[in-house]
Amino acid sequence: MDASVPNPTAFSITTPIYYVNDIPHIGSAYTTIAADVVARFQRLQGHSVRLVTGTDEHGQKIERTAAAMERLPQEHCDLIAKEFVALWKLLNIQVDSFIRTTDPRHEAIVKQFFQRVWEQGDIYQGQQQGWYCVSCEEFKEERDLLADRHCPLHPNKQVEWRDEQNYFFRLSAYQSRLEQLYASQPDFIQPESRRNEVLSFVGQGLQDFSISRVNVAWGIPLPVDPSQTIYVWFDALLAYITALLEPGQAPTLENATATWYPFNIHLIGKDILRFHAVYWPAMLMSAGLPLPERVYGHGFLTKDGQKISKTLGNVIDPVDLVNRYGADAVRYYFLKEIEFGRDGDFSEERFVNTLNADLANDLGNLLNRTLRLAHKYCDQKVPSVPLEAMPLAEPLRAKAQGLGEAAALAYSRLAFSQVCELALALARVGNKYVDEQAPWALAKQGKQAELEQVLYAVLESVRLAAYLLSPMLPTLSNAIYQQLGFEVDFNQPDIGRTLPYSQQTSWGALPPGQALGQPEPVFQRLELVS
Ligand code: ME8
Repeated sequence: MDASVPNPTAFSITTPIYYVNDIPHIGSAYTTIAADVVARFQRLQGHSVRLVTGTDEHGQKIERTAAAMERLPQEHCDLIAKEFVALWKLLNIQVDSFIRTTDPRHEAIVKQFFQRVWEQGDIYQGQQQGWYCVSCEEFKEERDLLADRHCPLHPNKQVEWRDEQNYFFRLSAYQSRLEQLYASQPDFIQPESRRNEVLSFVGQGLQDFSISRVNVAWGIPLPVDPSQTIYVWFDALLAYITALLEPGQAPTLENATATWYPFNIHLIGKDILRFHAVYWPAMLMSAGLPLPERVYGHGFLTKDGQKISKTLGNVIDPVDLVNRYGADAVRYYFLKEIEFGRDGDFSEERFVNTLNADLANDLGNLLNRTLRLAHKYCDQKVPSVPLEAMPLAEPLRAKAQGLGEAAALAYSRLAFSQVCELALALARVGNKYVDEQAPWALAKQGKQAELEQVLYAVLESVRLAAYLLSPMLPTLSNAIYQQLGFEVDFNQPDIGRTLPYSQQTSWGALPPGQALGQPEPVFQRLELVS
C-alpha cells in the first residue's frame, strides 16, 4: 500500500509516550482516556482503529530517577511500565499497541530514521550552549525562566547549564515548508489557540536543535558517533512509528508505515506542542515520510491552579479514584466537566456532584422509573409501538432528531463535553416528559395506546443517550442496553458492525416487543469519601 495515501477505513491515534520517571498520574490518564474515547467513537463508526500508547524510557531524567531509587535503569523502567499497562486496563482503555522505547525493535527504527535524515544532509556537528531543564528534557530560553532560573513548568527545578559538542538537526531549513503546511492545512494544529502559539513561535524564526547528548549513557547510541546517545525526544517521537509494527514483523520503516500510517491524530498536552507540531513534522519531511493529519494539544489539569505533575508531586492518584468511584465515573468526569482544550481544576466534591446529577439522576433514574412502568403496564416488554405510529412531532422524537449527526461532529472536534450535553439534554427532557404525561394516570384512564407511546419514547431516548455516551461510558452503556433487552458489549472491537452508528442514532432502533431486563439502578449514587 502507498504510505502517502491514508487508508480510509483505518484510523490511528496516539497518546504521548509517557516518561517513566514515576507511576502514572491523573494527567497521563486524562490524555489516554480522551484518546480511548476518540478510538471507541471511530469503532462505532465502523472503522478499524489503532490506539498507540507507551512509555518513554531513555534519557537523563529517567537515568537520574533510577539512580536516585538505587535501581538499574532497565529495572526501573520495567517496574514503572507495568504500572502504566495496569492503569490502562483498570480504566478500560482499549490499547492496540503499547510501545516501550527500550524495545530492541525501536532502536532499529530509530537508527534507520536517523540514517535517512543523515543522508538528507540535515545533521551536522556543532556546539550546544544553553539552559537545560532535565524534567522537560528541553533547552529553555533564558527569558522564559522564572526567578533563580527555575523552569516555568517545574517551578521546583532549576535549569542546568550545558556547553557541549552535539549533533544538530537542521530545523531552520524547514521553516518555509512548515509555514506552508500550517497555511494549507489550517486544522493541522488544534485547537485554534495552540495553532496561534505555534505560528507565533515559528514566526520568530526556527533554530536548529541538538539531537545527541554527550554525558547521557542511558539512550540509543548515535550511529555516526557512539560516544554520544540520541536525544530522548528524537528517540521518543519515533516510538509512534515503531508501535505500528505487527508482532514478529522485521523492524523496518517500510513495514511500520504500511498500514496504519500516517496517523490521524496525535493527542498531547499543551506542554509538548512544539515537539509535535514543529520538530516532528520537520523530522518526517527530512526522512521523506508523510505527516500526521492533526495534532491536538489539550489543556492542563490543575490542583489549586498549579499543573498537576509527577515532578511537582501534587498528583491525584487515578488508581485510587477508580477504586473508589469506578472507571466510568473517572472517564466521564474529566471529559464532561473540563472543556477539552482548556485547563481545568479538579475538585472531588464537584466530581461526586456531577456524576450523581448526570448519571445517577438524569439518566439512570429515568431508565429505572420507566422500566418499572413498562414492567407494570407493558408485560415487561418494550411497548409495541410501530415506527409509523410515532408522530415526528412527538417531543422526544423531535428532540432526538439530528442528535447522531450533532454528536458525531462534536466527537470529531474532540468536544466531549458537548456530546455529554447533547445526550443529557435528551434525558432531562425525558424526565420532564414522564412527569407531565404521568403514564400511571394514563393507565388509570385506560389510555393504553398513549401510555405505550410515552414509555416507548422515553426508553428509546435513554437508549440513544446511552449509545452516544458509550465511548465515554462503556460499562454504563452496556448495563443500559442489557436492561433494554439487548445482548451487546460496547467493548467489542467490531461494535460498529453489531450496532452501526447511523442505524443506532435513528429513531426506532429499540425493537418494539423486545423483552426487557430487570430494573436495577445502573449507576449507584456516589458518596464523597474523604
Ligand atoms: O512529555 N494535565 O511525557 P510525560 C493534563 N515523554 N495532562 C497532563 C498533565 C496535566 N496536569 N500532566 C501530564 C512526555 N499530562 C514525553 C512525551 S511523546 C513522543 C513524548 C499529560 O509523561 C499530557 O498529555 O511528561 C502531557 O502532554 C503528557 O502527559 C506528558 O507526559
